[in-house]
Amino acid sequence: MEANTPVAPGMHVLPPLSYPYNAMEPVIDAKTMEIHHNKHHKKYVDDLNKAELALVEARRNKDYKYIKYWENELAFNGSGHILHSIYWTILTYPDQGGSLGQYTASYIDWYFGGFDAFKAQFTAAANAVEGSGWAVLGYNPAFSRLELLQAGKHQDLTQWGIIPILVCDVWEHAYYLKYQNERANYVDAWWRLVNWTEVENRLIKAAGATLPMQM
Ligand code: MN3
Repeated sequence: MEANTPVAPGMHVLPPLSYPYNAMEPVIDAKTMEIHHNKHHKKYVDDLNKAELALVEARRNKDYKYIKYWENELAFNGSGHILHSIYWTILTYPDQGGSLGQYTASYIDWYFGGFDAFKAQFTAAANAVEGSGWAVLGYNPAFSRLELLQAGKHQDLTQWGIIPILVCDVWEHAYYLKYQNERANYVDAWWRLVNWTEVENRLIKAAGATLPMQM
C-alpha cells in the first residue's frame, strides 16, 4: 500500500517559484512579485507553523483557553498559504499560458454555458470582492462540478481545499429546544451519535486508502 506523507505540525515551507520575479513583467512588476512571495506569503507560512505548534502545546497541556485565537490563526494563515501556493503555479509568462484544456473547457461549458460567460462572471466577482480577497474557481466534489466563489475573508472558509470528514452543527437551531443555552452539554452528548463507519468511509474517499507514513 502506498503511504501518505503528511506535513508535520510547524513544517510548512515557502514553495519556490518556477520562474524569476521579473517573469510577469510588464503585467506584474518584479518588486511586487518579490514582496508578495518573499514577505507576504512567507508570513502566512511562518504564522501557520506557529499556530500549529501552539496547538501541539495546547493538546499536550490540555489547555484550550486560547483555542479561538489559534484556530483563527490556523484558518487565516493556512488559507493564505494554500491560496498563494496555487496562485504562483497558475501564473506564467505573459501570453505563454497556452489554450484551454479539454477538461477545463468541458466543465466550464457544462456549468457556465461557455468561456465568455465564465470569464465575465469571474471578472465581475474579482472586481466586487470587498476589501482584500480572492476570486476562486473551484471543483466541488459534493456536486461533481465547478463553482465560482468570492473569498472576502479567506479564513471564513477555513482552509481552502479541505474536505469535511466529521462535522458538528453548533448553530442554536441544532440543539436549542432541548439544551437551550447549554451548548457544551449538547456537544458532550453529541459524541454518542457519531457514525464512525461513515467517518472512515469519507476519509478513505478523501485520502484514497493511504495511511500516514510514520514520522
Ligand atoms: Mn496575496
